[in-house]
Amino acid sequence: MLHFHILTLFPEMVMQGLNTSILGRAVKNGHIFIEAVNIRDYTLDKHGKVDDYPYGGGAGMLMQAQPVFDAYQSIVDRVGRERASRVIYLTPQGKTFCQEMAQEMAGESDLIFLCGHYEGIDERVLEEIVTDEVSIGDYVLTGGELPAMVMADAIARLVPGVLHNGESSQTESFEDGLLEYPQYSRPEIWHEKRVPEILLSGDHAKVDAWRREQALLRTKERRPDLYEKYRERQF
Ligand code: 6GU
Repeated sequence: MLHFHILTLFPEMVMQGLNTSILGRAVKNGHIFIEAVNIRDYTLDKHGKVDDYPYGGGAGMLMQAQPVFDAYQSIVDRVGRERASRVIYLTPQGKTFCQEMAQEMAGESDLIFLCGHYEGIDERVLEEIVTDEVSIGDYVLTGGELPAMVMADAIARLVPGVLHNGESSQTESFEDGLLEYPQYSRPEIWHEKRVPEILLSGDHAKVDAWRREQALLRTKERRPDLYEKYRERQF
């Protein structure tokens, strides 16, 4: 069972998104545990404030160290320091998330995601608690919640039991470093477009070979970077 602990100012947003569909089922079946810890619950400010101006000036506000640290500490107090050892800060400054990172993180017992907001978080608390800084791509979002949800989804589907038969995690894009081949369902003809003849042949070896070829063609065309890596790994 993999435990996700998400430190955030928007716990409802995270819990809504992650208790739906396949991940919701995985929670009910006990394959994963997901909790959102509201950072605002831990501020010592009597008005519930969690942000302040940056020293040296500049645009926007920063999340203060105290509420972030105390929210993290509340997780340590409940699960122990050993289990609370992996703290992932979602930031555009981080290393870009990829399938290999998802694979590695899926083997942990606990993952703590720290979602920033405003212009960021006081560096001193990051130095004390964060073990990994991760981005989900080269564009800017308003906060770390969507990235945390993206990561939780990608990681959770790799936990044994989360996907059922017919939801295999193995045959999909990136698992072998290639994009997926095109797929077709009924009817055989739609808008005058025929399903490729070979898929109706019943010859499984030929179908497999065709799909492999399509995957290679697509990858070469759409993702030459992935195609080169794949070619290199074949030697
Ligand atoms: Cl992790 N955070 C924010 N705010 N924007 C992002 C991101 C993370 N990854 C890509 N853009």
